[in-house]
Amino acid sequence: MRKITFFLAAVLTAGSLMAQSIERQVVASAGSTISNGSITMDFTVGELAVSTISNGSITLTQGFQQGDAIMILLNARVLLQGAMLNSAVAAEMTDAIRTIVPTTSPYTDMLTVDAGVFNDNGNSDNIVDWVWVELRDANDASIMVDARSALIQKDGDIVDVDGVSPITFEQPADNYYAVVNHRNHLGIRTASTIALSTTNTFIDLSSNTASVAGGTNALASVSGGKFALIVGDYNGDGQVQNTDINAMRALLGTAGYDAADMNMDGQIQLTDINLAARPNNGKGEQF
Ligand SMILES: [Ca+2]
Ligand SMILES: [Ca+2]
Ligand SMILES: [Ca+2]
Repeated sequence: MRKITFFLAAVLTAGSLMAQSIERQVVASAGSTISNGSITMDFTVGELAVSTISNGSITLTQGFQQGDAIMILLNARVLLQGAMLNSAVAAEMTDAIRTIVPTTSPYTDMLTVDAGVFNDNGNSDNIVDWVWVELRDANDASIMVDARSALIQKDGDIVDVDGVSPITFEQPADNYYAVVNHRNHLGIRTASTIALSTTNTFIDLSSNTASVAGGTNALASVSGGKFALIVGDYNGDGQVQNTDINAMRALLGTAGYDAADMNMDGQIQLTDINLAARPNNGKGEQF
C-alpha cells in the first residue's frame, strides 16, 4: 500500500541517500486514500510539475501518481524450421545470415543493437535473427498486453539486445500467454498461461508439442527430436498459401536479408520454395 505525503522533505533528502532506496512518496496539492476494507484506492489531483528530473544517479518523477514499474523476465526457447533445414548440428539452427542481419529490428518497434552482438562467438549462442515476442492477457488471449523485438540464438534461446540476457517487459508480475513470431514463420502461442515475474524461469517451447496451442498443427518436427515454428509465411499473414509462393518466385536468384529466404542461407532459390514453403502450403497459425 502506498501512502500519500503532502510535504517535500522526504523527496529532497534523496540527494543524501545515494545507493539507498527510499519509500515511494507522492507530493501533491491534494489527494487521499479511500478504503472499504478489501479495496484501497490512492489518488492525487492538481499536479503542477510533471517533468522527470535526473542527475544520473537519482531520478525524481513528478506529476500524476505512478505505480511501481518492475521488469518481468521471459526466458524462452523456440526453434525456427527454416533455420533448421540447412543446419549441420541436431537441435540447433544455422546462423548463416548472422552477418547480414540488420542492427535495426525488422519489426515495428525498430529496436537496435550494437553490430558486435552479431559477432561469431564460436558457440551455440551465436545470433540467428530477430524475433517478435508478445505477452497476451491471461483471461483473453486475443488481448496483447505488451510486445517487443528480441534476438534468437542458434540453440533457440530468445535474448535481449545484449545477445545473452533473457528479455524483459515493464509489466506487473502475473500470468500471461506468450506468443513468438518470426517474419517468415507461423507464430506460436503457449498452450497455457505462464507465471512471469522478476524470477528467471526457463520455458522450453521446442521440446514437446503440448506446450504450444494447437500442438502438432502449430509445430514442425525437426532434428534432435525437437519442434519448431513452421516456415513459409512470406507475407506474414499467419497462413502459408499460394500467394506466399507466387510472391517468392519473383525474387528467385536474388540474395540478401529477405523474408523469401526461407532456409535462411542468404539466397532466394528454388529450395526456399520446394523444400520450405511448399511442403507447408495450407498450414496456418493455431491461435
Ligand atoms: Ca543459448
Ligand atoms: Ca502468408
Ligand atoms: Ca535460401
